[in-house]
Amino acid sequence: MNFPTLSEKIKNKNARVGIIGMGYVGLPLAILAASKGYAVTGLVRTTTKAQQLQKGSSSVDTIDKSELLEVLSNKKLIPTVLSSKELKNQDIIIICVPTPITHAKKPDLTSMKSVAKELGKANLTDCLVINESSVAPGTTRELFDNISTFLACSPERVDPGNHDKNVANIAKIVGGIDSQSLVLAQRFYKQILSANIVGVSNLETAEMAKMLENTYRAVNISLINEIALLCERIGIDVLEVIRAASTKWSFQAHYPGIGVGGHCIPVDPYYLLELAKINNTPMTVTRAALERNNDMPQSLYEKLRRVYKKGMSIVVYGITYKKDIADLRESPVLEFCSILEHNSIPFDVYDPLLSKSQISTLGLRVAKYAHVDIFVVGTDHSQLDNDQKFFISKSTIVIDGRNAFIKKVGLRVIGVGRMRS
Ligand code: SAJ
Repeated sequence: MNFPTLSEKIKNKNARVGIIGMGYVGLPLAILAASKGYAVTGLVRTTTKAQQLQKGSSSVDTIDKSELLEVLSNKKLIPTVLSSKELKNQDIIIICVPTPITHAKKPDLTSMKSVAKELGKANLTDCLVINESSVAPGTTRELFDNISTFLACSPERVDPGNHDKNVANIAKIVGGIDSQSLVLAQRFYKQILSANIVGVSNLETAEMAKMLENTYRAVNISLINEIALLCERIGIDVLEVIRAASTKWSFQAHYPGIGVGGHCIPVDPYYLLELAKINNTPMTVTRAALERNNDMPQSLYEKLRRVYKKGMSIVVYGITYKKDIADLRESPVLEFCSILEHNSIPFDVYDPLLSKSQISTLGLRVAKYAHVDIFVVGTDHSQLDNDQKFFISKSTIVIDGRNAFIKKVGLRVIGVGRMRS
C-alpha cells in the first residue's frame, strides 16, 4: 500500500491496527484506538493470555474495565496470539513490549528481538511499524529497518498511578525513518490522542528524548538522595530545604527515599550507558547517579542497624516500587528486604496492595496485625495513615524510607535526610 492509500485509511479509520504487547502500555493504547473507531488486534504471546483478555481479565490495573469490556463486546478490540499471519493483516503495527535490564544491569532486548523476528517472517510489504518501547537511540532502526515500507518511533510515556496524565493526553513525541513515515504516524496519533503530537527529525531523536527525560529524573533523585544524607550529618531537615528551594522558579523538587524502582527510571539510563560505552563516551554523572540510588536501601538498612537489638520485631510496610502502585519491578524495598535477610535480621512484610500469596511467593513472611518494635516504611501507600495503628505503639521506632511521617507525633522517627544519622 502506498502513502496516499494508507493515509486515507488512517483518516477514515479503516486502517487495521495491530498492537504487540497488552501490558500497561499496549492495552490502554489498544482500548483508546478501538474506542476511537479503529479495528484493533491485541497481539499477545499465548492463547491463554488471549483468552483471558477476551474475557476482560488483565493484570493491568490502570485501565477502565468498562471501557475494555465495551471494545471487546463490540469487537473493536480482538485479542489474538501473535503470528506472522496476524501481522500480515495489519496496516499499522505498534510495538509495546518490555525492555528491562538484566541482573548485570545490561539492556535486555529479548522481547524486541523476538518481535523483530516475527515481523521479519511476516514479509510485511507496506504497513507502518511504530516502536513505542523504550530503547537506546539507534535500536529501532537496527531492529526494524527494511521490515516494512514505513517505520516510526514514539516512546511510551505512561506514568502509572497518575490519574491526570493518561495515554490520551500525554504529549506524544514521534520520529520517522523518513518524512512519509513521520507524517503517517503523526496522522494516526492525531486521530486518537487529545495530546500535542511532537514531530522530531528522526528515530534517534525520539528515542533519545525518552532516555533524556528518564535519566534526568534518575539523576535528580540521586542528587536529592545525596543532599539528604548530608542534611542528616549536619542535623537539618531536607524536606524543609526542598520546600525553601522550591520557591525558585527553576528548581524542580525531587524527594529522597529508600531508593528508585519501576520499569523506567532505574532502567532506561543503563540503555544510555551501554550506548555511551559503544561510542567511547564516558557518562560519569549518570553512572554515579545510578550507583547513589542503588545504595539507598543499604543506607536505610544502616539506620535500622543502629537501633536494632536481637529479638526486636520488625514490619516492613509496603514493598512495591512506588506509592499506590501494585508493581514490584526493580522495587528498592525488595533490595532492602534482601539486605535484612543477608544480615539474618528477621522481619515480616505488609503491603495493602498485594495479596498474602503474592507476598509469600516472594519468600517473605506476611505480617499479622500486632505492635512491633521497628516499623519500616518501604512504600508510602495512601492506606498507611489508616494501617499504622495496627503496628505502631508509643515505643515503636519508625524507619521512614519515604519520609511519610512528616509530623513525628511523639514517635521516634528516623527518616531520610531528616535527623542525625
Ligand atoms: N522516586 C523518588 N523520588 C522522587 C520521585 C520518584 O525516590 O522524587 C522514586 C519512586 O518512589 C519510584 C521511582 O523513583 O521508586 C520512580 O518513580 P516515578 O514517579 O518516576 O515512577 P515511574 O517509574 O512510574 O515513572 C514514570 C515514568 N514514565 C515513563 O517512563 C513513561 C517517568 O518517565 C515519568 O517521569 C514518571 O512516570 C512521572 O511521574 O512523570
